[in-house]
Amino acid sequence: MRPFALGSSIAFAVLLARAAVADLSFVTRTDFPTGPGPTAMTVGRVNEDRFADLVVTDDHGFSVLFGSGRGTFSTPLAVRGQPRPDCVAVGDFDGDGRLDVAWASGIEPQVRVQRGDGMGGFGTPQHLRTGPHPYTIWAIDVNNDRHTDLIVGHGTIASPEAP
Ligand SMILES: [Ca+2]
Ligand SMILES: [Ca+2]
Repeated sequence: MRPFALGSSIAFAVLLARAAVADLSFVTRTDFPTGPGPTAMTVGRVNEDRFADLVVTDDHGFSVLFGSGRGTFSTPLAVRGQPRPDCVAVGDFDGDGRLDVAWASGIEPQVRVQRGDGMGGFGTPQHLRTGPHPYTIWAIDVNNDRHTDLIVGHGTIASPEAP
């Protein structure tokens, strides 16, 4: 899918920790823009530098904000998709050394996985069936075979009890 530049709205802050050992205070807060209507975010190395990047879901799908390694991030680079995913995770699911993205919207019983190209672009979504109403995704190797797996939390919406 082709990235495009988005308008912005301030939606997340970075708080830099103090260098002192055993100190839980943070010294600096900086706000950064995301795409419109942000819903979830995760951190990973999306492009091929060694700095942490952000993937943020929003009204248009999700966007990538590239980290500078100095506590700052680029303007959002958007990837069009289904509006307002509820959860997102990143991992190298196909083992090519480039980070891929998995996301879901609670209105559909599926996760969509898109291959990353190592530069912030992502391929056509592949659909994986889940239980109803997925609300959280984690990317981790759960069976210790060195392949990243997905954990998807899902639930049902309780119907009102009859009087
Ligand atoms: Ca990959
Ligand atoms: Ca595994």
